[in-house]
Amino acid sequence: MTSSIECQNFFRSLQLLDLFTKIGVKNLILCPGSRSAPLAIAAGELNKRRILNVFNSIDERSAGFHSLGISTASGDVSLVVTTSGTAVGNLLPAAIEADKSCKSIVFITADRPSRLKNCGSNQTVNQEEFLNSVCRSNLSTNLNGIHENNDDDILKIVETIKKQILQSPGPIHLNIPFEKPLDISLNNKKKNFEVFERFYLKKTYQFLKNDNQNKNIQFSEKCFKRINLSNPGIIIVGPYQGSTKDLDSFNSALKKLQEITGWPVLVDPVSGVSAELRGLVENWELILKTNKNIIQCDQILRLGPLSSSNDLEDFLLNFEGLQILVKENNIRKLDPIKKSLEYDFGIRNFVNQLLGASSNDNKKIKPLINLGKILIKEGAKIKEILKEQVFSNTEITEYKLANFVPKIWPENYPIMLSASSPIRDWLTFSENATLTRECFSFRGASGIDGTLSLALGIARITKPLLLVTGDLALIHDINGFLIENAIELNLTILLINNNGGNIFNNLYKNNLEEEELKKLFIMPKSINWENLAKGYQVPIKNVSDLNKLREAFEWSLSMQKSVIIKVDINVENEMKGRNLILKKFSQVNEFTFSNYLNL
Ligand SMILES: Cc1ncc(C[n+]2csc(CCOP(=O)(O)OP(=O)(O)O)c2C)c(N)n1
Repeated sequence: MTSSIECQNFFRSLQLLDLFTKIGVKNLILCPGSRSAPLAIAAGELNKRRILNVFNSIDERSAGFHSLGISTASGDVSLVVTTSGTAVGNLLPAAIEADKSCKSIVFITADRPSRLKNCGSNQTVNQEEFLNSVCRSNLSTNLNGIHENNDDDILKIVETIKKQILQSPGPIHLNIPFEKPLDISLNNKKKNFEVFERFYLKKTYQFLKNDNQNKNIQFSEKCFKRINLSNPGIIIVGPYQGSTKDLDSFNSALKKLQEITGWPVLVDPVSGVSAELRGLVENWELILKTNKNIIQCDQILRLGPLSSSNDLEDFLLNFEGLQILVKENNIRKLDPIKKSLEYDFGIRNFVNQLLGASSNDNKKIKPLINLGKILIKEGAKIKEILKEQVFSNTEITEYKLANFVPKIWPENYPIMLSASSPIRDWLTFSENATLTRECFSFRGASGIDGTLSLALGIARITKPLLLVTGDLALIHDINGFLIENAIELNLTILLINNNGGNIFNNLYKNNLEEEELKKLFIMPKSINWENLAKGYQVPIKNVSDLNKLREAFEWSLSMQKSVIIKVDINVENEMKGRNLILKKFSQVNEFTFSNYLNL
């Protein structure tokens, strides 16, 4: 390496990014800027040689979310590179969600050297602090400029990041001051890459491996003794927070748990639970809504965060028995009910410990307990009523979509649900039909601000993806379409156009005039979706008949690129339909629940 700042900036950037690929990074989202030029040029060299995928995004906020989508779907860490100044501030929303959903991203931000900080120099801000409150680590290379760092410094940074990610997956901020010159001549670039190729590229390193086995588990045996495997209980599984790479072992451990308990299982549409699991209860939220007393047991095993269901929350609040909450990848408190013993080490360790604490008799496979049979039968009755209501006419409503779409979107193709009504409706009406494939939603911080960019990130890894989103969430993040080759990604966007944030209609309708409600909460926008889609060159189709939806999906899948299927919702009919369904349930339940009393 030549010793000029120009060469060192490039060389250290190259070395850093290459080391990231050696700890499993495959994708980098690059945002525009000059201070980050050495990183951009180094990334370009690695991209040309297929060592690292580089995609650009002019909007840093979109870039952050895109990277989060990639990390979530792949289970690998991904990188975002930005310039200095407000660019860094735009990373905060994605960093917040990555923190809450425990997904690893490294935000690499270029900065000015310390001689230019705090003296009024252009585009110089206290950016090293911007992401402090949510990042697992906030690191920096040499404050005078990365050209003053040596091989060991760079290696140490990547080792530290790897260790952090293994211990507690989440966002990390690496701020890199660069001294000028930021560009590099063609000749110097060539010479430096040759040196890099000869001495660094093929070099192997011993990075830490996953140390899951060596976790210092501090959960007293006494807690395990409190679980009585011979008595009835239930298992409730919330959104999955582990790595997609651990999904199989998560499901094997859950299967084992269900087998040794015989307990019924109530799962969230984004729980990651396999559709094959024995004991799955359909329509459990509607069962809870109409009769909470049906669940008679004194122990509950909860997995992951709480699903967004008021009925579930009420039920758990009033439940008097034992509640144990098992968390994947998350050592934070995760129980808003505050009634559970929280276990930090994941379901695999939990089941192993439970088996260790149980007698041999308790390790045998048990038949599904009676409570399970009751709940499954009840869910099946609700299914019949729903079927009748969903197909009573062909008008499209949001609850019909939640019920019907996961059954007609091919069963092994992934789905993402936006963080407003879709995730809630699918919890209530989707009847476990999402469980045959990966289903994503970002409920950590529940923002609607990264919906499209997240979906495009997932679609880069696993496709064809269906995104189900409201109109505000889509327009809020429409810049996602500016991410490099976004239009070419295989993403079907099911746009539920109810003209604003209809979720607020349910919440605030009773005490506000219609106009007030619109101005203060729903905020309808008159968007010409056809023109907007045309502007981004995204094909769009309107569908108004439920029976035409299958055909529309066939069309979108045949396009093999980003397309929008728009359905317009009549908000009043939507409300009427929902109320009718609830009325039907309560009529049926009066009869069926009294029958159970005689069991
Ligand atoms: C960044 C951000 N701002 C505001 C909110 C509050 N919020 C929750 S849902 C919602 C409305 C979403 O509307 P839309 O996407 O059309 O879905 P709908 O409610 O109609 O299902 C808003 C603004 C949020 N979650 N995130």
